[in-house]
Amino acid sequence: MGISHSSIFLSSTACVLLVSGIGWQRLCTSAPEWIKELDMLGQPRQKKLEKSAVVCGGSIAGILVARVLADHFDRVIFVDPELNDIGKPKTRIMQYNAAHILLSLFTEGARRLWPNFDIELQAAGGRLVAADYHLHYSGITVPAPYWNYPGGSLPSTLATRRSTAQNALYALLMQHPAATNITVWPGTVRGVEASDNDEGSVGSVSIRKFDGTQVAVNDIGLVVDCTGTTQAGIKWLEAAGFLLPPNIRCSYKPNIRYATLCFSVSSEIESTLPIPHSRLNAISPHANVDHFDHGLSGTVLMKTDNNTMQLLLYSSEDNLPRRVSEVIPFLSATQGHAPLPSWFFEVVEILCERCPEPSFDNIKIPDQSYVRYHSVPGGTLPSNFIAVGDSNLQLNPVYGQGFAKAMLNAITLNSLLHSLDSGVQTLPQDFSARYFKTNASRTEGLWDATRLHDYGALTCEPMTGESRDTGRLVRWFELKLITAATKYKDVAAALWRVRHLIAAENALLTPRVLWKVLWTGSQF
Ligand SMILES: Cc1cc2nc3c(=O)[nH]c(=O)nc-3n(C[C@H](O)[C@H](O)[C@H](O)COP(=O)(O)OP(=O)(O)OC[C@H]3O[C@@H](n4cnc5c(N)ncnc54)[C@H](O)[C@@H]3O)c2cc1C
Ligand SMILES: *[C@@H]1O[C@H](CO)[C@@H](O)[C@H](O)[C@H]1NC(C)=O
Ligand SMILES: *[C@@H]1O[C@H](CO)[C@@H](O)[C@H](O)[C@H]1NC(C)=O
Ligand SMILES: CC(=O)N[C@H]1CO[C@H](CO)[C@@H](O)[C@@H]1O
Repeated sequence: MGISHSSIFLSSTACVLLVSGIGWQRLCTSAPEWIKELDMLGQPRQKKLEKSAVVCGGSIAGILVARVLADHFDRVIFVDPELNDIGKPKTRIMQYNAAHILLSLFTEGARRLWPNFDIELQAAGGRLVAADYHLHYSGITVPAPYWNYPGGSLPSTLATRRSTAQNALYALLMQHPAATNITVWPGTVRGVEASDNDEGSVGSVSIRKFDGTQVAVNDIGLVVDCTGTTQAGIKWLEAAGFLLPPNIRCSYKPNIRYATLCFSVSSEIESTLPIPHSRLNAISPHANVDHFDHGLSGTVLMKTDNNTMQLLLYSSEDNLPRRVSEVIPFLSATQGHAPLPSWFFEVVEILCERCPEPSFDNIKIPDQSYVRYHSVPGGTLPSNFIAVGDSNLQLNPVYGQGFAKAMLNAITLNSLLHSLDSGVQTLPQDFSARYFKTNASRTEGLWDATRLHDYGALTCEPMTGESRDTGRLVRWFELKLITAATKYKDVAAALWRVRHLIAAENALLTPRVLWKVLWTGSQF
């Protein structure tokens, strides 16, 4: 939702230096590198690397990485304890039943990796809809830029339950021709060892297979940590003798609870829901983010795959509904600059009264954490180890960036591999450092923006060395930015593109956008 302090500062300095107007405007509006690199995503290299790539973790990040690496390595070994029985609901992913919003960059990337993505996801019951979740900040509409697209049709994204998306993505991975060289090993990665002849790289990976046998993979080309919240890579590297700085992992506590109610809605009941027609073909017909003065809380309604609808509620307090009778009272207590619309209450009332008892999935969101591999002194990290997805950076999920961020990591990885000489057989010494540095420059803004926004709430506990005062300037700018987006089309369009990760943050710093933001007083 916001933008980062350091990057505003750096980018505005850079932009101001280029005050020659046009240069500034062009610099800040050209497509980011990762969008240009989408064209290379899904393209196999001519001559593959002969060694094995090991993907540790088989959830979203793992699936994307296995698909990318199959384009570059002769052999991909794909390890996760829960790949044993694909049909079974996952138990190691806390958020498996939590409502997920999938941003545009995720869908754009998935279409490159799997040209049949749309067809297969629709066959699984998913909906391809306008990438608009009808965002309201404290009750006030922040519009999506339909006017910027031919025929007023916004780029589309996927609306579905996470479980449906994850199973369908796994099926797509296994159906892809490149999958012939992916070996699925249900099991757990236990650790890594430095190579005998090159201590700057990982030489073997040990795995405990599902049947209890231990195996070591010894011809390691690349190891990718995709273990999510576990962030197991830190432990593996330390145990193998790679010296990581003590403060490599930083974290803060947002102290948020997250509830997902999932309703089965028959088409008969659906036809009676008073949802405005114009809001149906979208991820969400209504989403509201409360002002951080009221804590970190919000409400999103989603029509998901097959006949399901999900109501997502989050709050800094332990006050989320656990039964149907508590839902309307919870929603009625929402505070803001404008109330939730009355049709929204009617819709939720109908869902609660006429549908079968919904499922409730109430969880406490864990600490948000960032393993700053990019800050490790040169030469310390093994050249053939990287981390993708939450194993590297775990953002506050209420901003819906997790899948898109894993895609951004996958794009970076693919581009770096394509940039290597065609005959290369071993990754260069600085491969890992280059991956983490490129990546940090692309994702650090997400960490700053979400974290500094969260510090606005009384209940948030900042990371070591920071206080709730940290980022005050960013929050001041953010509230002016949101206000300007409610008034000016070009500001709304830039904010929407940055939110969906299809523009870099400096899209908010073009002369035209920046002066409107600075000129507009905050409504909030
Ligand atoms: C409540 C909540 C709501 C969210 N909402 C959204 C949203 O709206 N939109 C969005 O894009 N994102 C959302 N996210 C974030 C998103 O769920 C994560 O970013 C995403 O799941 C990260 O994927 P991952 O593959 O990195 O990790 P995970 O999905 O956590 O998967 C890690 C995998 O690693 C495996 N593993 C662990 N240790 C080992 C080992 N030693 N060996 C082998 N395998 C191992 C586990 O079994 C698991 O399969 C939400 C998160 C939460 C908590
Ligand atoms: C959703 O519907 C599709 C197609 O009708 C079906 O194949 C699929 O199994 C359903 N998925 C779930 C999770 O119910
Ligand atoms: C799989 O690997 C073999 C070499 O081990 C290679 O010849 C073949 O082209 C690969 N197949 C695919 C689909 O990449
Ligand atoms: C060291 C390195 O690879 N840096 C890259 C970081 O990302 C930017 C933008 O994507 C690149 O321009 C740098 O080369």
